Amino acid sequence: MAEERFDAVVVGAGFAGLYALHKLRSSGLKVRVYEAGSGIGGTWFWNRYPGCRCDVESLDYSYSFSAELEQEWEWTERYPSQGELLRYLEHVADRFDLMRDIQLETRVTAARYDEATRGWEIETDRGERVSAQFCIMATGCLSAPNFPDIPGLESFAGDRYHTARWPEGGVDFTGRRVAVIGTGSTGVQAIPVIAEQAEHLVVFQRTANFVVPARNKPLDPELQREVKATYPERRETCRTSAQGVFAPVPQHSAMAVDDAEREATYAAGWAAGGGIGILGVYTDTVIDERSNATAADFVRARIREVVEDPETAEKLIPDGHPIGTKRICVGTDYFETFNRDNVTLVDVRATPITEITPTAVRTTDGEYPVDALVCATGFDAMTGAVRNIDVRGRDGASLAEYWHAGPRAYLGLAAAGFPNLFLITGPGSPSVLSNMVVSIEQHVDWIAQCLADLEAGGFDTIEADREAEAQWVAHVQEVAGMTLFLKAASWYVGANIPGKPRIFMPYVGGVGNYRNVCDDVARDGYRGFVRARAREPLSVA
Ligand code: NA7
Repeated sequence: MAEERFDAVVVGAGFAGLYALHKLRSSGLKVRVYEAGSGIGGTWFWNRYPGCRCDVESLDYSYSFSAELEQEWEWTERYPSQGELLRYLEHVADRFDLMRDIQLETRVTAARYDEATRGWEIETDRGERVSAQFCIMATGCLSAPNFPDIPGLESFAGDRYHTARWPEGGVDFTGRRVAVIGTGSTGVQAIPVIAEQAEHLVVFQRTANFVVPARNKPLDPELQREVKATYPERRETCRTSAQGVFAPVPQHSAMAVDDAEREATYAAGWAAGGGIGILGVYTDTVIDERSNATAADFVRARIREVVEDPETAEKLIPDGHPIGTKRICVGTDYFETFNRDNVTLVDVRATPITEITPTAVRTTDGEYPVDALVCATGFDAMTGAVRNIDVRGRDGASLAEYWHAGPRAYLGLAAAGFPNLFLITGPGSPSVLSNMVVSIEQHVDWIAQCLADLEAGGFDTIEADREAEAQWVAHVQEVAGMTLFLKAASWYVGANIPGKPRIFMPYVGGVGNYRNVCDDVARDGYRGFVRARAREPLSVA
């Protein structure tokens, strides 16, 4: 028997869960949030590794739902650090009195749909059992850490870390020999900082990545004032944009200009810092191979300029995937770090890691003795966190099994056979290809309106229609197929997790277009969803 009944249970207290709580509670619902961490913040609670920073600018990577919040919070840097984001979220929780409905250190282990009550029974690792009419997964796209499957990993006798499970007090690497495995966005941020501290750092690289300089700096107070004065318009631009960020809209193909002009444009982007100045200046950079190659070659030339040892430079040159089809990394002194005497780069494609011993990382080429091992090996992205919960819909069907060939969700919001269950930034929505905060607010607002409309219409369940879901999943694939994204073995397609089905998970059609689709669906009586009243036969809306 359930111990307590809620209108909605929200799983996770990161950016998504916090706003979901605020929004749903403001609509008069009784809400409980469960959070596995000992504090709120989600991504920004767990990822405390050295150098951790968001690669979307702070003025845009922030909530827009409260004008007062927008005005009172002062960002200090162009790109917010993990610590600053955590302070921001803690401020939000205080300001909107959120903590009273959040239970920390509690992991949701199971969620079962109950036909009798037309609601969800939710179980936690503390043995609690509660029920709720609606269950909202605010579990994050990058929250289930991926540990490398390397023989002997467990036998390592030194200190072992995963960047997404970093100790709260930090780690002092002074005088120690450190190995970092992984050179994605996380490794790229952590490596330069660890290199400054460690006696020696060995970087194990499987895929060389395109890295652009962040050019992080203190935020100009005048700029911040200007942005705050025009926030409503700026936010609206983000909401209707392709990626949810404030940036000029590209006007033409990279092929439409001559080499000199293109080079100058990329050089300006490189000097300005961030990914947009390289990936977002032409309309077809991730669509046309020739256009893509111009941006990729520009970055390759910069790597050769920066890295002094030609052999090391060649190892660091990305090859085999178009630029932007794996998440572009935004770094500070990343390539420069490989000019340091205390840093060694090991290309594990050429010389694979065969084993980890109690004292070393062993490759086909030799042994690297280390005192500490850092796994910057990423996440079981987009589906990992939800699949880790035993979610059972109609007739006890398991969501993990329903997704065995790849995730299926209508609009990335709801899965057929799982009534009254919502996924915030789920697979099939723009999610990781966008400014997450913009996408989170859009989903939460849509869900809140949906619940209000259900109530007003006397409905008590809503469920994705299987056919509408199939069409949406096909559409997500079709749009991805029009781009170069499928040419990369990225975590967007699940390629980083052995055995995970290869299917492109985020929606590449753009934040603004996607929002219009969601709004049309709602306006059209929740087209593609089935809504039902208790004791009435189901009717297709
Ligand atoms: P990523 O981007 O998935 O990067 C993980 C890195 O770890 C990447 O270089 C992987 O190589 C490497 N990796 C993973 N498993 C192994 C094994 N077994 N051996 C060697 N190397 C391995 O995760 P991040 O945390 O850096 O970033 C995730 C997102 O967070 C990022 O995109 C931003 O959106 C924020 P691979 O490329 O798979 O060959």
